[in-house]
Amino acid sequence: MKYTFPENFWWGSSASGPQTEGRFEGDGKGENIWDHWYKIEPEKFFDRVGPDKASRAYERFQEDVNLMKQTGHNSFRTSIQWSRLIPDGVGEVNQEAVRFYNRYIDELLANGIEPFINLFHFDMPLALQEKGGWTNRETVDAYVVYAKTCFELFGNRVKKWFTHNEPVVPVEGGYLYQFHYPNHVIMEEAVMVGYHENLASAKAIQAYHEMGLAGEIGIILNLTPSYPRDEDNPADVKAAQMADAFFNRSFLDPAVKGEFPKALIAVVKDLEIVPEIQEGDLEIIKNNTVDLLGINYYQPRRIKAKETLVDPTHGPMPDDYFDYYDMPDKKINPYRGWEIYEKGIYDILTNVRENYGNIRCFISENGMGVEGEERYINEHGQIEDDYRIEFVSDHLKYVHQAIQEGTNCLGYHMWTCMDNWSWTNAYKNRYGFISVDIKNDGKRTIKKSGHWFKTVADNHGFTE
Ligand code: BGP
Repeated sequence: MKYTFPENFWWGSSASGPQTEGRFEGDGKGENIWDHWYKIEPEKFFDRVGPDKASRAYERFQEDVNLMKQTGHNSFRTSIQWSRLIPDGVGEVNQEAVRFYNRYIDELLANGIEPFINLFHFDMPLALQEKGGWTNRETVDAYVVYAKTCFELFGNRVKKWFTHNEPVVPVEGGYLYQFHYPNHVIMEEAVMVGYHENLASAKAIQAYHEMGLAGEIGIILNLTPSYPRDEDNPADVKAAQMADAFFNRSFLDPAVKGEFPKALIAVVKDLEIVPEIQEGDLEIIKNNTVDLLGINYYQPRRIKAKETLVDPTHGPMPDDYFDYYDMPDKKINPYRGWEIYEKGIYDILTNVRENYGNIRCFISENGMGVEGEERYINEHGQIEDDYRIEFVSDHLKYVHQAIQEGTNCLGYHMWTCMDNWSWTNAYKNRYGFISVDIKNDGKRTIKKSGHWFKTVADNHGFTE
């Protein structure tokens, strides 16, 4: 069967500033929460590898863009690091950063690769975190100034902007489940963070549209479909709906419909943790929804009705309302521990078509992190990652089906272009189309999947 995608489909990959760039002498970059956390607790990071060098994209972006071309990219997403552009979060702009991002953007354009630029990828400037980060309303104002600065500097060439990548992750990681600095477990703060991120997004969208630039602005969300253990059991279904409200609709509804889901409003009222809403906020959120939706998909969420006791050692948590269901016989990526469920991508796209006005969207991340890929190196020094080709093509088949059925899905970006620094997992699991040998000065080699992806992009699809 031939899977043909539209002529102008966006083929490419995604990455982020903090995971790729690194820090170099004289670059003027300020500290963000990752630089800081690594400094105080390096043992929390796999093999004690921090974000200080990452994949050295700051030095090697020209070579990287060339490799993107060789792997069929017509588009590529990365993020501007707030702490690079405005080292203290507010105030002076770092001219070295302006120079770097200008050169990077121009290099992409010169090679026929459209830059998709995201403004926030988990990387709060430390100076702002010290004043509460997203729990502090002042961060919203600082973010809007930062966003406008980016639009002014780069908006004549960048036509696709994103306000956040996976804004629910700083909520979960930083304020509920302790996998991002500052590692608090306080639901009231989590709600403030989510509220301020939503408000900041709407305000940046408003600012962008007011500037009248010829481009569009969206948000990138990790939409993790919640499946009940038993569809015929109302308690399981209710529990899955709660998980959906907490982790998907908390950002999807305000971003696309301009309003928060009723189930979530009921929870925060009930727990008496309604964030401070100032006059005009809700109108801004209502009137400034996204032009475009990026969808990251890795795994589903399997849910059952609450069976375990609520943990009394801390305050309220989202999972007071549901339990995770360990489904037998599921397919697993053992390195990351995430279930692989290809049809999930189709279910998300169908949901967006049926319940979110069939908004223009694209797959902005999907991929597979594998540990120890060097064992698949062949005699030509190339990693034969057939499992990645299978993973991507199996997901693309479902994307194809959704498009056939009318979903407005405009592209597919794999996570990621070249192996990069995966937060506390550092370089444990490799995701790229291109390998990066961190022990050998970051040497790049295209994997088998990278060559395969070029043929897919060139042929607008594949046959199987
Ligand atoms: C997404 C993030 C990426 C990336 C990816 C892989 O959630 O947007 O930044 O890291 O997941 O996950 P991980 O790095 O945790 O293995």
